[in-house]
Amino acid sequence: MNNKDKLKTNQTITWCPGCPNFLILESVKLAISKLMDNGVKHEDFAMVTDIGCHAKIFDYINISGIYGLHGRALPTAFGITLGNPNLKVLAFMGDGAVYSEGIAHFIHAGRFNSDMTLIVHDNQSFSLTTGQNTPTSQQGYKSKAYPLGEFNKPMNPIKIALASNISFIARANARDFKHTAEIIEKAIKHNGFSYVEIIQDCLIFNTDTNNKDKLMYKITDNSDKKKAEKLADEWDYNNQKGKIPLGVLFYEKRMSLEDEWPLLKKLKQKKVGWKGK
Ligand SMILES: Cc1ncc(C[n+]2csc(CCOP(=O)(O)OP(=O)(O)O)c2C)c(N)n1
Ligand code: SF4
Repeated sequence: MNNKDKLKTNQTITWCPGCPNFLILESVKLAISKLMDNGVKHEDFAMVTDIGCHAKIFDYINISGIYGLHGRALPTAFGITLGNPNLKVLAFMGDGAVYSEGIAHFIHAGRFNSDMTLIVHDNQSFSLTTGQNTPTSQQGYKSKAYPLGEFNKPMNPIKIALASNISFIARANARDFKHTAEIIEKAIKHNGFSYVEIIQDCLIFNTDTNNKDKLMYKITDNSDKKKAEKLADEWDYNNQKGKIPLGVLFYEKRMSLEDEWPLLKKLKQKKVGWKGK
């Protein structure tokens, strides 16, 4: 059996037919299997999901982990990382989960720089609960929660990530699953907190925001913060205007929490968890 097949489960996939979450699933499996091909053990991966359409990915990837609480996937992932700093921990969140309920955890994850990866399925709506507005919904978006249309300007999460000192910030297009897989692989390899924002159309809710591929272009990996700030400004999440850079928008090499905290450093050097296993 090849490594990609080892990541399969026998669960029936219940996303809407054609949902780009299928492609994100493929990208994640491709990235992990590639790392496994290069020597990372299957049991060295762990995953945490939030609650939402995106979170069903928990059932479709054969990795140990925790199906978490809404908005709280990051502290759960952080707990796993502290318990065993040798694991490669992935957290999956929707834009509603991370930029609304979980925004404080996002900001502090940047400060802590613990070695784990956040993957955001950003469809600019709380889709599982029928399309309420999230912080990245565009102005004018009407839902049952905002019958008069969204009047607030959307949050630009890339700018928040930069201001929060997140040490790896990337953006991907769910539809370009090979490019997304490459970015996820780089994010997992990064030493410190890595964040991948995936633009993912929802086929049922907030469909006006879909099909932005014409605005998207790819960049080479960037480590210049000033340039990253300019790249972040190119699209304000307010729908079909501007340019949308994809790729590693910013990365920096700095000590992770696990490098700085002597106890965790020791566990990492010995390749063991707290129980010595
Ligand atoms: C604390 C809390 N608030 C609200 C809910 C209800 N809830 C469950 S899933 C969900 C929407 C998830 O939206 P998002 O995170 O954007 O993910 P998507 O479904 O779009 O993938 C909400 C509001 C909940 N379960 N817990
Ligand atoms: S409601 Fe939207 S995000 Fe959820 S499965 Fe259907 S298409 Fe995908």
